Amino acid sequence: MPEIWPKNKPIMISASSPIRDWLTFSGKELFSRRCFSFRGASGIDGTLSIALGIALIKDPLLLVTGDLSFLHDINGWFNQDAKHINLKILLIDNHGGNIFNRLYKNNLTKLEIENLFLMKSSVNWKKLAEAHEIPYVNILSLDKLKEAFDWSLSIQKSVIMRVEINTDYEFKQRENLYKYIFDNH
Ligand SMILES: Cc1ncc(C[n+]2csc(CCOP(=O)(O)OP(=O)(O)O)c2C)c(N)n1
Repeated sequence: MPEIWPKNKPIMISASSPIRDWLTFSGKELFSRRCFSFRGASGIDGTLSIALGIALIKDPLLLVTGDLSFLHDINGWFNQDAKHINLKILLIDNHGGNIFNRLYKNNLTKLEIENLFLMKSSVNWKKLAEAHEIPYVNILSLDKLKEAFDWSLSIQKSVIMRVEINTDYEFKQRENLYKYIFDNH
């Protein structure tokens, strides 16, 4: 992502997997631009509103957010004129607070994690975007990410670009990446 999103444009990254992955995997590009993030006990609070606020003065801003953080502050769109702000949202839809799968996989059962932490929802993102009059695209493969970014930049307004994640596959891929990093550095 840091190679695809233009280098002179800022990025905001939500809690929790997105910021962890950004710090782990974005390599030497990490500090080559303005980045915004916040973490902690209330680290998903106000994600959309803060991004809209930053985009008001630094646009176009790319917000990389998980689905739960995004939903948690979805009423941010009701702020006056929010839909005219130039915020590009990369929505990583891993069906709830997937970070807890990573944190508790070895301590809790799948059912316990699901009942206590995941907060899965079956949101129709396209309809949600339509309700707020935000242009929307569903990205089906990594190859299409750059195309989606170019499309988002051709519009002088906010857009939502959603990527749906297969969490089992992602878990394995992440393990492979960690192994590769540890073996080669
Ligand atoms: C207001 C608030 N409530 C709860 C939490 C605990 N919390 C941290 S990350 C997270 C899940 C975030 O899920 P999502 O945005 O979908 O990102 P993921 O890590 O799943 O990719 C939660 C609930 C928090 N940080 N802030």
